[in-house]
Amino acid sequence: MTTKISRTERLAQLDRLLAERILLLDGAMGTMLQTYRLSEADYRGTRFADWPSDLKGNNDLLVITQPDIVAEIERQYLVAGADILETNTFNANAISMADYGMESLSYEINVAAAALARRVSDEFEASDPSRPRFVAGVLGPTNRTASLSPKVEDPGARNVTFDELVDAYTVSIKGLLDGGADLLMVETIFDTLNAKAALFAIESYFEANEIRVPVMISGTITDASGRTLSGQTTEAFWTSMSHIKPLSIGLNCALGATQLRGYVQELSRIADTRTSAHPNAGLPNAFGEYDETPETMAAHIAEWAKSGLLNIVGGCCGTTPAHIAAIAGAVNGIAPRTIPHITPLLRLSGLEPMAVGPDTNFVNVGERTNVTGSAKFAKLILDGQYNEALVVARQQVDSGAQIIDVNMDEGLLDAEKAMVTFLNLVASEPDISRVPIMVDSSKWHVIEAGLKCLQGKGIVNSISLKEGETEFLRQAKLVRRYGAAVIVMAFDEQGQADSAARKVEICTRAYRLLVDQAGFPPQDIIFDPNIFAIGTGIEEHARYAIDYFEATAEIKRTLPHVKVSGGVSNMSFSFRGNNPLREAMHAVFLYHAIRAGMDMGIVNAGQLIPYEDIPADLRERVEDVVLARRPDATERLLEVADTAKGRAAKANDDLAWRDLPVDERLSHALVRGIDAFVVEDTEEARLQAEKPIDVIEGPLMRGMNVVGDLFGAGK
Ligand code: THG
Repeated sequence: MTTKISRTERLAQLDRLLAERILLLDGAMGTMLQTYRLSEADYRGTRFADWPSDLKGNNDLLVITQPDIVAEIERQYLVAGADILETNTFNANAISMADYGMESLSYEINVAAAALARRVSDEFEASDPSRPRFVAGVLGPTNRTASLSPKVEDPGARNVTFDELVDAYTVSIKGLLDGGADLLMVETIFDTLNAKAALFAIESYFEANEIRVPVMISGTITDASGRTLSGQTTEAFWTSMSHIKPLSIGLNCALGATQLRGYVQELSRIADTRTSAHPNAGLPNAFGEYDETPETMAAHIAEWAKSGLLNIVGGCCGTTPAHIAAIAGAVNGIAPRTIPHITPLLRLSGLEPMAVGPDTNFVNVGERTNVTGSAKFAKLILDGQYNEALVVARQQVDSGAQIIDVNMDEGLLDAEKAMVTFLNLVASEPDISRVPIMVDSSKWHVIEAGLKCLQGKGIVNSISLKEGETEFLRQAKLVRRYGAAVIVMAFDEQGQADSAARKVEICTRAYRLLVDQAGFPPQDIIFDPNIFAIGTGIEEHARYAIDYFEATAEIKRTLPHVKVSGGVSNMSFSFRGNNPLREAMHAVFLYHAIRAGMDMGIVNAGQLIPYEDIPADLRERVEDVVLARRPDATERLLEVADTAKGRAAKANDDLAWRDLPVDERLSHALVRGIDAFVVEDTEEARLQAEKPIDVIEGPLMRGMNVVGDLFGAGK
């Protein structure tokens, strides 16, 4: 006579067990089922004897039609030493089930699969109550990809949306939890956007049903490029998944242990949660069979365990109870990986990761992909010339934008549709989508539509206290659920803050609400204390830049981990049409703002000039305006505005630097972003060097160091 352990009691043991030892997952279900050589009739059972489509191969259905076979395999895995059984639900979602016309059976299959695995686990717990066995409710990737196009000729096309995935996953999650799963596992992720939809569904389900269970996440790397199918590196993938604070992050399937090791090691180094791995038994051979024996596979895993890479381990395709038994033996007694301390930084991702911390140089956010900020971009979008609009995005990245800001707020546009169309196209251009995206709109529904297109961790631009605390916190919670960071404008119920005191007051209030009340990670908050136009001739505007600098310094001093950003080109609006003068103003503004602690800015990435390059007399007059040093500052700047324009034009044609030695020419070109002579100069340097690598290690690195020094000094 035994009493059953409840989920709560069982989960209470999980942390203790994970601290003590490496936990074992089970092995493959699919390849085990193949050995039973089930017929079409076996798959159908009596209940589906008359089902209109073929059912052979619908393995998930077997929890209903052949539950004894599934239970028999699961028992073998528990005998082999598995602590965690995965439910047989890899395809049990409405999207994959559509292949069999069985969308409506998704809930039932998930309930049955979880209940079955739980029943088998209960048998084992009953015979050894000291050893809990956990059921992980599996959420597979589905057979569609939300961030890749199914049509080569139409890269913006998608055959599944974020919302459709959320709906399908929500049904599966409900089924798994109703059936008794102890935890959830989002696995074999090849498209991070699909997984983000699963995490969104999980978090929403948890909140709506006042339940919370641990979530395991496991991605898959499909080839030697070391990237997911949707193109992310391991670190970018982790960055996109970390917001749910999973029980574990890991990798499974696709590759065998040998090929997977480097990526497991990478996750182990960067993830401040447990790691898991369940590799295939090697790569499939010419017959689609897996060659890795229990002994060879266990030997690899033992080495990983000894190297401290693992907290949870098991097997994927081709593994059998014998593999799991061998792995259990191999890791027995080896201490689990200790979770590393990871410095809390603003971590973002596109296809590649990027971090912004106290030691990072100023981050340029490209401003040109904004219909309100660029007449050219607006015209392209209004005319539906999306391919040309992509060129604008690419140019921003090529000229140094580390993030791109995308804004479609234009009265004549369906902003939501334009945002989705453009972001889906961006997603198919790896040279653009390697950087994180900043979704810029004053309309929340446009922001949400944009977030549903991002597999990376992007930035919401922006939220504020304009409509009060409730709406602010509601949006902040959703930002988090979509896995994004956020820009918070210094704007409240009273309006936009212009004085330093008001900017600090609003940002402080927002910080306390987000961090203390909503549990928002402070490193994911970026404050924008409002950059307004100066040199407008209106006296009240004279101190706007100073107020921004002062507020920035105070925010950085008093609100730990946050970043400060702003729209730099705003400050020179009253000099529209005079780009050379505007560039000088931006350079001076940035020089002071970066010293005050500004971390990132929305800028015209191709057109930043170094502070040092501004002629001294012009610089003084610009600085008089920026720092409000004299009452006649604006007039004095206007006096030279035209010459500034002329002189800058001349400076661009001035080729005196071409007479410098090749080393200095390369660094001059690097610092100023001039690419006109780069091929001939690099070739000249190569001819002078002993080995081609010397060109990189010599003049190019020296040039980059100059760029780094200027950046570091805020110039
Ligand atoms: N804070 C935050 N987001 C923002 C802003 C901000 N997003 C929009 C804007 N401000 C930042 N982006 C721009 C983009 C372009 C210009 C200014 C700010 C700009 N454009 C030229 C002009 O209007 O004169 C365009 C000329 C043209 O090419 O058509 O100045 O402050 N969070």
